[in-house]
Amino acid sequence: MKRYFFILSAAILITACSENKPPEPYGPVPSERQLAWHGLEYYMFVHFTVNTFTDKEWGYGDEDPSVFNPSELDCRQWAQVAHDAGMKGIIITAKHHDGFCLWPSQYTDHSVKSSVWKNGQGDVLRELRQACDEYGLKMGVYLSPWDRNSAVYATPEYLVYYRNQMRELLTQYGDIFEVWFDGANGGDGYYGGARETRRIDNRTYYDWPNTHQIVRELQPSAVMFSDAGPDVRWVGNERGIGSITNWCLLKKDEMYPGGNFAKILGAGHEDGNYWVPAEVDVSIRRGWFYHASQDSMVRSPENLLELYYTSVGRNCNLLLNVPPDPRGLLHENDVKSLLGFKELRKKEFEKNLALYKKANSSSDRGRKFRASNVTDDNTQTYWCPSDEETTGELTINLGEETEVNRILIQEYIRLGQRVQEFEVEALVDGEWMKLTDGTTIGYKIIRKFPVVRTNQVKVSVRETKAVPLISNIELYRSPGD
Ligand code: FUL
Repeated sequence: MKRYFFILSAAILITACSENKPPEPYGPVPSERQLAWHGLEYYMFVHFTVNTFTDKEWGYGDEDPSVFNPSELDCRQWAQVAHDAGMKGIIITAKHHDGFCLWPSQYTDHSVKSSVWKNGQGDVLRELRQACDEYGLKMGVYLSPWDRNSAVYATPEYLVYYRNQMRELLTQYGDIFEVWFDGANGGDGYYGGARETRRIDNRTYYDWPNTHQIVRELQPSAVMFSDAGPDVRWVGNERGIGSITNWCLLKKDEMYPGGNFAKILGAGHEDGNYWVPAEVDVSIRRGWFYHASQDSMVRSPENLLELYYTSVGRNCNLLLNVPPDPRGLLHENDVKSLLGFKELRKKEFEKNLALYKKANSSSDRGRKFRASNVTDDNTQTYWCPSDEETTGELTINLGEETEVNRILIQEYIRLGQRVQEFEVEALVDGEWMKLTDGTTIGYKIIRKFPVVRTNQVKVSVRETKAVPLISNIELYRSPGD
């Protein structure tokens, strides 16, 4: 008898433990630095250099540093606006293609130290660091690989110069959350007076692995962006449009910055062997740099909200460029739009109607993985069926007839991106009515659909690579249509 009880209790214990065992990771998974990056979602890009004063998009590299003379430069204004707009950080063009440095680099005179601004004593990076700290923002840097000013560009010596500058940026300005490697390599330039066309081989010239190593050593928490990662990839366009099917996965060994991959980058690779999620970079104006002629062409709050849906709503982060003007301030029109967008977003997602609502599922793998995890306001818990199941349904019971027209869904990406096909339905007059459907989910998707009155919304995972893990579902009644 005793023996029987022992076997029985052991069996119960084993079942209980295995029931609550999390599933194994599937495929590539994000690093801690990438997970932190996903959580940022929305941050500011700042394009600022001699171009701001010469009214150009790409400086040739022969600009006289004295043209850089902002009359009222105030990084605190940028940071305050970014903060008030709900952004989490600022990435600045420390050096754009023209080669002018916004910090007093010891490796060139083509910088703020040769400008009249603050008698050559100024340092935009230092001021931005202080402002970001004051407003609790993260800071990132863009250091253009292409340098139209440098006499040694296209020779091996330039790489030493580029890496020295990178070291300055990564050791003198505190924690950097993202390093932005641009892919443009246009050819002609000033190049120390040579005024000629210089071509390099994108695949080999920059010896990227060794530059990446410097970033890893000096700023281990920073992610690196380029067309092809290594940590974050370009989305393939500058129009603010993420791909509806969007895998955070990429076969990055086959790619390199500046290569012709725009068509692939939106969707990523379903069978990619690295985690390299997409970032949408887009400007609030037509240009990346400030031009007074574009003051009336600033994106409206409504347009910015659309961008939000096509970026954050499609499993991408949104890097929105807001270029300071020759005063060194963000222009009033841009500020108005940004704050208007913040207000719209607030109204759009005013009340999560699914929060703490009862949820049921077709099955689950135990107590820790119940359906209620998707409405518990905690993205670290998730619903998960047993390993054999590759499909499943989650039903949220709203308790009473409720109007809804937006849904937000998140996968628990720490263990990999899995969902390949899903559908959302609502119970209307006793019948299940389709609201929306799609392919991938990933970190986050947000979908619109026409208003329905319902008391139950069902999310069905129709196809996945492995057992699905859903960490969060939110429902909204947006005032928009
Ligand atoms: C491009 C650059 O050529 C533009 O000037 C801008 O910096 C944009 C973000 O990336 O490749």
